[in-house]
Amino acid sequence: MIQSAVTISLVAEAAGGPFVFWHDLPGAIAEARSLGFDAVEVFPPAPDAVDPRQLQRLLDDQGLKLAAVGTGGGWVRQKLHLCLPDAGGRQRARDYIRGIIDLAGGLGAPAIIGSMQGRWGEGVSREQARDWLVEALAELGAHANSYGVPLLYEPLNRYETNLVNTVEQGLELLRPLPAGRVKLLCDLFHMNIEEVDIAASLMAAGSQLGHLHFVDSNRRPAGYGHLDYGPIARALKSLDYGGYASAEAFAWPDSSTAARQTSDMFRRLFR
Ligand code: LER
Ligand code: MN
Repeated sequence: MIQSAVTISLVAEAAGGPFVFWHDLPGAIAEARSLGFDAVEVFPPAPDAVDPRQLQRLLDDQGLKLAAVGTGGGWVRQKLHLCLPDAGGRQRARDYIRGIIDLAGGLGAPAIIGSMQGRWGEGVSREQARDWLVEALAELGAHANSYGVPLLYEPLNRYETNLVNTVEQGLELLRPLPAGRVKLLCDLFHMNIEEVDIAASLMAAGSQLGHLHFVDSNRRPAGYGHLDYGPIARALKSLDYGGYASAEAFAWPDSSTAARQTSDMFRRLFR
């Protein structure tokens, strides 16, 4: 059965970004619990910025799980990504992601590669960028696998990457990799921009769907935009999707209202 999660950003530089809760890990975890979420998704500024034992204690105290941990802090704070022209920069990007896999994997959760995938250009050809990305996903997916979790790879809309924008392109990118090691993260905000039919694309992802960013067309919480959630919920049910629907949305109009709205919408659609 599908599980609910809500995002918590601890990255000052990401202010105004699509995260429901901000900066206060204990407070956000307690509020997530009181609203009935199953889990939280954490966006840390660096792999060593969160003490895994403290995070596990906070989660245990509230009976919550860790849904996933984002790697985008490496892009937001250090402008790292996996397709940088210089080998040293690419290696630092891999090391950063490896550090997040160690943090998340130790707590039984997957890491997310979204903005850290990067883009081609500035002297790097599309083919070269793609090769570097697949090679990095192979190595990092194997590392995640050593913790018994997949790595999550997220297609982004055209304004954020020129590499992979759709589920179809994502499936094609992952095809050379060992099955199940790297799974797709489908973000309804990006999908609303890029897909012809969101529900059909989720069906196409099928068993390779590893995580869902649950959000509306305008990146506000589900129900505050114009997405039609009926076909999306039906697709997820018919896939028997048992992963997370994680609210990666603006704290609009504020964190508490955004979280409550998401929780209400999740219950209406899935419970
Ligand atoms: C970025 O737009 C996004 O959707 C994040 O989940 C990527 O890390
Ligand atoms: Mn996302």
